[in-house]
Amino acid sequence: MKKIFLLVALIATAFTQQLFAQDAKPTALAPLLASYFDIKNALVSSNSADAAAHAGEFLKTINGIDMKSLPETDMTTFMAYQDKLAFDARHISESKDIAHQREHFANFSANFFKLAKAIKLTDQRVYYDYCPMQKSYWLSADASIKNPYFGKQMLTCGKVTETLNK
Ligand SMILES: [Cu+2]
Repeated sequence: MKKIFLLVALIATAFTQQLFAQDAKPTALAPLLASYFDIKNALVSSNSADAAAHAGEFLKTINGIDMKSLPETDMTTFMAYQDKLAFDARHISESKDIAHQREHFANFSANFFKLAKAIKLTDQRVYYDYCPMQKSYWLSADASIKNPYFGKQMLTCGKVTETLNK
């Protein structure tokens, strides 16, 4: 009886490791998340020039994704958001007006979260934060609130509404 238990435990462990091994393979879309965080952090610092530059990088990355490298289900999801994300990224990249950038960032973030929910972009936690003053969301790699819509005017305004990879 003990031997069977051991065997079951062994198989379960091997199976779990297999699952994690599959999860560990990063998607070709992973650089988009890093780029998103760069834009977000620039807005937290109220640095419109940095936000524009990073949005330009995001745009380059999203337009350069090799579709064929994605599994079919990911490809379908990605295609549903590619144009929407590119639209807001382009507006952020072409603007020097932080208020205008933040306007686009709200829509950009809502779409980006839908993508991040449907396709695993990272093994790390991703927090989906909400700003009640702006009635808008953003993604963060950090549990602490740093508001990209107001920067230091209202840095800690907001709350975590959802956590990915908990
Ligand atoms: Cu615009």
